[in-house]
Amino acid sequence: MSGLFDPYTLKGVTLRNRIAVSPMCQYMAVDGVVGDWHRVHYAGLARGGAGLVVVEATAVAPEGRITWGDLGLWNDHQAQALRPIVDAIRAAGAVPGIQIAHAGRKASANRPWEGDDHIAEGQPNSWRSIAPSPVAFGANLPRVPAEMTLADIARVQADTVDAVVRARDLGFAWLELHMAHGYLAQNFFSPLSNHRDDAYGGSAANRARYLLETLVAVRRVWPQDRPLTVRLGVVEFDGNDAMLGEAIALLRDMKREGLDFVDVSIGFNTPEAEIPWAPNFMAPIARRVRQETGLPGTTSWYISQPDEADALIRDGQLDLVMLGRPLLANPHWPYAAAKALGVENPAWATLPAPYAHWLARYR
Ligand code: 8CM
Repeated sequence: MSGLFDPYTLKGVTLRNRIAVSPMCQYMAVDGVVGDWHRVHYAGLARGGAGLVVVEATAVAPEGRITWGDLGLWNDHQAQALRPIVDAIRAAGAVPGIQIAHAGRKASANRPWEGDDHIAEGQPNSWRSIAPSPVAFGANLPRVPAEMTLADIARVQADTVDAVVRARDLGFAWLELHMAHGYLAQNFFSPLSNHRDDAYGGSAANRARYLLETLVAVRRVWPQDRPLTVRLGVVEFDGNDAMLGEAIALLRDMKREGLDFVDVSIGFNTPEAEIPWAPNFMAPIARRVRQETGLPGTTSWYISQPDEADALIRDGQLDLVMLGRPLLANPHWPYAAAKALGVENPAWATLPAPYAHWLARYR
C-alpha cells in the first residue's frame, strides 16, 4: 500500500506525494484579477512541498463570485495575470490545479472578516444573484436570488466551458469543478434550493442534470490526459439521508462521462446542518463514495496530523489528502511530516539543488 510520500499518478499527471493544497479563497482579487498576495501565497504553498496546489474558487462570470474579492476567469486579462502563478507552482515542483466555480445564491456577500453576509442589492460591491429557484439560503445570507431561465443555464454552462478553456491554455494540469458548499451546482442538486418543475428540478436525475451536463461540456474541451475532478457535497448533516445515495448515482454517471476523481465534501446548502466536526470525520464517507463509485478520491476538513494522514492513505480510505488550514499555518507542513514519519527521499528531493542539497543533510 502507498503512503503519504509515495507519488500519485492519475492520467498523464504525477504528483510527488499525496499531499494536496485545498482550494482556499483569499478574497483578495480586484475585478477577478490576482495580485501580489496571490503570487506570494501560491508560490509559498508550492515551495512548501505539497504535490498538488489547487488555486482557489475562480468564478466563471462576475455574478458567480462569492465576494467582490474572488478570482475570475471570464476574460483574458484575468488569465494572463494567473500565468506567473502557474509558472511558480511548477518551478517549485508541484502540479498546478484550479477550482472553477459559480457561487449561485450565496454570491454577492461581504468577505468573511467583513461580515460574511449578503450585501444589499444597490450597495457598492453587490450584484444580482441567480440560482435555480428564488429561495434564499437564510441566516446571514437572506437575499432571494433571481430564478434562472433556460437561457441563463445555457449561458453559465458556456461561461464555465470558456473559463475551463482559459485554464487549459494556461497549463493548469488538474481541474476541479466546484459542485459543493451551497454554490450554484449544489443549489441545483439539493431539493432545499431547487424547486423547479422543468427538466432541471424535481427528481434526483433532474436535479443532477445541470451538474452532469456541465461535466459533459467541460470534458469536451479539457484534455483527456489531464485529471477532470469535481468537489461534490454528498452529505448535508441535516437529517436528509437521501443525498448520499443520489450523489453516488450522479458520480457513477459522471464517471461514465469521463470524470476521473472526486473530492468528497459537504453540501453547506442549509444553515440548519449540524456538522459533526472532528479529526478526519469525512474520511469514512469518502471511502464509501470511493468504493461505491470506483472513482479515486479525497476529502478535506480537519485532517492535520502526519501519522493520521499517512494512515488514511495506507488504509485505502483516500488517494490524496486535501489540507487547508494546516498549510496556511505552516506551508512547510510536508517537510515536517516527512521528518516526523522518518520518510526518506521526501518532497524536498524534487526541489532545485540549493534546497535539495542542504535539506537532505538536515536532521
Ligand atoms: C469559505 C469558507 C468555508 C468554506 C468555503 C469557503 C469558500 C469557498 C468554499 O468553501 O467553497 O467551506
